[in-house]
Amino acid sequence: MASLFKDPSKLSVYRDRRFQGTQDEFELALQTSTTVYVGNMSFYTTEEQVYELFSRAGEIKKIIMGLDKNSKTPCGFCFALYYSREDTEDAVKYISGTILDDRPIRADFDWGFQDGRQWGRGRSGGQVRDEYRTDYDPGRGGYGKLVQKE
Ligand code: GTA
Repeated sequence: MASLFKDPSKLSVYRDRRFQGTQDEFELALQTSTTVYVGNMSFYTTEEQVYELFSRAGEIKKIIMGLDKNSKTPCGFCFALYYSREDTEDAVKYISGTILDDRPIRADFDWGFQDGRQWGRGRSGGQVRDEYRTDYDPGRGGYGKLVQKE
């Protein structure tokens, strides 16, 4: 099947500030990698649930849950590693936006998992987006961390 994702600069709007390489190398990685980033997950969603949902696109090599670097508990994202590129593209195409634990999850192309990337990078330990949120989100720990500190 021909890829629907021809323009590498449009594969993802996310740019990992910790990627050590040029923009061209980043885009090549996004084009060829078999890693999918899954965001907007509930803190209560389990690895088994992610595995079951993302297996619909193809055989999964591994799921790596994103963890709060202080509490070591799930903090709302994960990486799904596939064996084939076609399955990776199908996951982004068909599973992104589907509902898991009552919330639309987001599947995004990723440049590739490396040890250390499973930890939230926010100052409080979780994801950066949960530092700044001003809404109340019961699936992600309530108010954002900065609001909680006020
Ligand atoms: N492939 O979309 C993604 C993605 N995200 C959001 C995180 N990761 C992603 N990978 C892909 N696509 O390994 C990966 C990271 C890392 C792990 C945890 O997940 O590569 P993180 O979410 O804790 O930190 O990462 P990250 O990605 O370094 O945060 P970033 O890019 O600063 O901000 C993420 C979002 O937070 C922004 O889009 C914005 O919505 C919000 N945000 C950031 N700064 C502010 C601010 N000052 N004010 C308000 N909102 C902010």
